Amino acid sequence: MIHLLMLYLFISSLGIASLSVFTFSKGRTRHTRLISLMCFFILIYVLGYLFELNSESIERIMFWNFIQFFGIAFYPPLWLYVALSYGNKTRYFQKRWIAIIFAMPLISFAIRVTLPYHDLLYSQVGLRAIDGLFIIRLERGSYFLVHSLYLFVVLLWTNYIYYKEYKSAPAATKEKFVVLFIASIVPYIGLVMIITDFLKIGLDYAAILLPVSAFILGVSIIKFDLLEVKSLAREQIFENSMDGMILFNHKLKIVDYNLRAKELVDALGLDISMIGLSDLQNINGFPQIDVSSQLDYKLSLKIEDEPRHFDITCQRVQSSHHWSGYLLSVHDITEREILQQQLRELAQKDGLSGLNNRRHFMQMSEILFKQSILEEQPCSLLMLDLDDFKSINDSFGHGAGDLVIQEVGSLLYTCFRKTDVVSRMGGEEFAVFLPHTTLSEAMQKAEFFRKALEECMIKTKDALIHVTVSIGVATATSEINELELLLQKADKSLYLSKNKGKNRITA
Ligand code: GH3
Ligand code: MG
Ligand code: MG
Repeated sequence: MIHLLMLYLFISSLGIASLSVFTFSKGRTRHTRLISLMCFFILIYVLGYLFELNSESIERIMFWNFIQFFGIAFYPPLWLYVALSYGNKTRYFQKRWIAIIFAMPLISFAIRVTLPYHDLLYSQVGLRAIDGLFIIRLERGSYFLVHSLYLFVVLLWTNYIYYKEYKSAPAATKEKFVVLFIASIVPYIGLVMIITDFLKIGLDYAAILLPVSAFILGVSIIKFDLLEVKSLAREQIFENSMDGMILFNHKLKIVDYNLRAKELVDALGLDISMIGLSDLQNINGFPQIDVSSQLDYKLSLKIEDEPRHFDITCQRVQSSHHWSGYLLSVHDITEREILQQQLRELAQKDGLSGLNNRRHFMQMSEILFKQSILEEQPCSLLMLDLDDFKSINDSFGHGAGDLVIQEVGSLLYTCFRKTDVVSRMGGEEFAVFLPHTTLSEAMQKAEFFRKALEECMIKTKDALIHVTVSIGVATATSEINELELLLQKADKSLYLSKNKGKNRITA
């Protein structure tokens, strides 16, 4: 009987080794590598047991028992990790738990290494002869129970994962989870047989039954294409996409998401595993998404005080298995948006003063002017020209002249309201459109600015420059009912200011 068992273990080892190599060669994904590694540890376990059975001295037996322990300690957490990594569920679990799961085998291993110094694992080691072979007879110590309990918990967790996958899987793919569930049930039988010492001859039933699990796993890998290179590739693309992707079921509850989506939702202070589409829509500024139409939406919000812009699309996803849901993709367009904003500003702003350029001033004023006429509200316009600017250039240089233009620009910007349109029309000429402003109010504002500039000394690298401004003021009337006419009128007034001796205001 023992010879038959050894033959079985030998053939099983060959099978498990092939499975390990096959899965390793099959792909680079974490899932395939994990299956391969798990098979490798099962192989060590089974092969170690084969050599243990074949040994003729207690030293040899204990040596192979030690080798076997690599497999015993590490295959269960790997099995669990394989189950978790299928469908990338690992991230749903806190790293702490995964660390604990993998810490236990290290403890077990340390206990096995220090075997001669304690009897935690085996309280007594002896031999017994069966069929002319030596079988090790181990009286189990207290840690053996702890290890068995750990194994039990890990396997139960694995079972639970496959059960959950089975529940949520579409009908056509349910079968594979049944098979995987059965494969992960088999080691229990071994465990129970060891604890109850079935047949009373001290065989390691787990080592005997694990090849059965591996066999089931091997068959399902081939039958169900468990390594699913194609869908795993898709999954990787989903997972590693720079776009946040969230999959909702028909009840608009989240069923899956990728890392980027988690980062985004985390940044909003929400827990992605707990929310539905309605929770997202409660976020300030989040568009109301109509899942029945495939529209594009825009979302702008602040993440860590930085403004971010997103393009959101919602697609209906329908599988052939009566499962339907929605895929929400969130594409970060912040950089594009900033670039566009910069382009807009370049097209609208004057490079030197940072004020509106002539073109943009005309567009804005046109709109405001028409609005004022419609609403029968007053509006006025100032034309400004710096006095004797040529001589400033001549005395201080063109660079200093530029600086003066900049400084006058910022003074204008601070002296007028946000609702006024301030612009540099060209050279050292400026204009201000004042909505909701009567002629006398406009005169007051112009005077305020004229005085502010008069009292100000502009500091350049090597000089203090004093500059004044002449201003022409015009207001809309029943005759001046077009922006062009308003501009002409203000220009005329400016000309009068110059003629009357500069540094003054004329209406
Ligand atoms: P007035 O009081 O009659 O306005 O005398 P003015 O010297 O200011 O005469 P005018 O407005 O005709 O001349 C404007 C001068 O401004 C001409 C040009 O050399 C100078 N200028 C125009 N654009 C710029 C600029 O971008 N930078 C500098 N530094 N100078 C400029
Ligand atoms: Mg001029
Ligand atoms: Mg001038």
